[in-house]
Amino acid sequence: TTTRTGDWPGWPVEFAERYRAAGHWSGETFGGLLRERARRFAGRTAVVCGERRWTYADLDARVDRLAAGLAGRGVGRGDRVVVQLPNVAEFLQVLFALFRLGAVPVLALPAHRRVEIGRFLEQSGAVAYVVPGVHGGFDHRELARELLPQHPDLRLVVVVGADVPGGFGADAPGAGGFAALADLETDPLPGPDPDVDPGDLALLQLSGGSTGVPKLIPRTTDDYLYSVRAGAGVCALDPATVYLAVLPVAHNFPLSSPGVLGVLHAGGTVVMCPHPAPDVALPLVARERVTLAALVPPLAQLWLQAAARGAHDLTSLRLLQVGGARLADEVARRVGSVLGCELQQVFGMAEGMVAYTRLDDPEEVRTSTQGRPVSPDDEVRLVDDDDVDVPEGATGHLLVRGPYTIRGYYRAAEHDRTAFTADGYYRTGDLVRRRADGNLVVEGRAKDQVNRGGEKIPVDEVEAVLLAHPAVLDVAVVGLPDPHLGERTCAVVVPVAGAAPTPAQLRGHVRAHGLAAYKVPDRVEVVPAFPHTAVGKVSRRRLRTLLAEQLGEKP
Ligand code: J2J
Repeated sequence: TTTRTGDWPGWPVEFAERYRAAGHWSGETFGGLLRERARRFAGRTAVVCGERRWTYADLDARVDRLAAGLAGRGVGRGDRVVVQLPNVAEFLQVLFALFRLGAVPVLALPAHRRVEIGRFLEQSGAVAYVVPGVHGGFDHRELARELLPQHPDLRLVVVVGADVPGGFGADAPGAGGFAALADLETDPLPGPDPDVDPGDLALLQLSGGSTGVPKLIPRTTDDYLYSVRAGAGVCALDPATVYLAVLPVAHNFPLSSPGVLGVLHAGGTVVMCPHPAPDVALPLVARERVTLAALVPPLAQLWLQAAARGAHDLTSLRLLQVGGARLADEVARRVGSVLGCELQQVFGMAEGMVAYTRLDDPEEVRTSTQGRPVSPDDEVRLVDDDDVDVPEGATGHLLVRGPYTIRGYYRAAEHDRTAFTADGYYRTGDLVRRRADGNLVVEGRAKDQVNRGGEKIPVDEVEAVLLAHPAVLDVAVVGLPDPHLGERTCAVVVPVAGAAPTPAQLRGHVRAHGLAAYKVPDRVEVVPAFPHTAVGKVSRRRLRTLLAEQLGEKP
């Protein structure tokens, strides 16, 4: 008796009832939310993108026109659509058009390449793929053309903000239809909005991945909207909020904690930042009188350096959120004085639970903890290796359960058996301590992942690609400390007898394989053999720790 469908496990019925009774699951939908805000805030600016400004009424009307066009192409309720867009206004248009249809966006990041996108298409059975034309020097249409014939469910490629030249037309070799977003927009049919069940899937988020192939994360309208609404409350968002979307908006943090969705919920303004570098972002803060931004720690450091030079007017900035990776206390303490705004630490995960420091917390809490869960019904356990609760104040594995934390991944029942406890807690893989005041401090990680300045690298995935190289006998990818990124990746490679692969060749191999560039190892070490104690006796995780310890010493 859960809300489970064939593809993903929902919450046990008694939990669902409790979350509804508490008002967390409100039954509101994202499509309905935008419709209501468009009535209330019709002429206010919803989104700024370069020189373009869309009011709430504009956004709402564009969403309707796109939804109608997509419906005309056969995209409907329950259909999955891989969306890979950078920070442009059309991201919101596409997202809400899919929400309104009850279709399910799969939120790829702009950096993803053939391997990742191919996997999202495969895992989700998507019928459509939305891409920019050329972005960051990469032609996403070419990638789409390559993937189309390999994925029989994929029928439609929507190209945003660029022409669809003849070669990409519906009758191009390889089948499937390309359409420019602007050509899809059509007048909506009159009548009420289609019924969307708030208990159904709203979107599929991406997991950072650790063991095995990274999984898709099934988020329902009820649970995701609750997370957004609760976050908007904790951040005191209101119609005067001007949010600079710096991180890729598809990521859970800038999307929902409270992110662009929280800002639209509050009737505020989203300013799309085309590039995270301070020389792009800081002039936008000044021009648009930005009040709120969310950054990962390396970007926060860059902003501090740039702001210290004093070239930009940052007086509008009220709050800077930092999360995605551990922020050093020393950096945290400088935010207030250098940027002239408050700091909020955010510790969250696309699987659900999000912790925030609160705006009225003492300074010491805001600079040296990662806050506490946003919901009174978030359940947190800290356990040892045997799932026994650790003493209060000790560091343990963080397990979480609650009204917006998934009970299992999408189409991954086998993997769920180890990723969740029998009673439904998600095993985050994070090592966390809870202080007497209830605030969490992230002390480390026990999952097979490197956190490269907030970008999550599943080491298994990179190792598998390197193992496919003919000169590689064995490989372990480890995280090494890095003053800027927190961690960077190093691939430690044992070559096959007689082979002498160079680091450049091996890095080139990973790149050519079609993985996102941030997964290419920062450093490659070719060694004759792995540490003796490691061979055959200890786990891969122990091997990685050993290698990281050895290499961490060297410059
Ligand atoms: C240390 N580690 C952190 C923090 C995340 C809000 C904010 C972040 C994410 C996110 C998110 C951390 N200090 N402040 O989805 O809604 C590491 C932990 C965690 C993993 C989740 C959100 N904030 N982390 O980063 O799904 O290891 O989500 O389990 O990308 O990032 O990664 P991800």
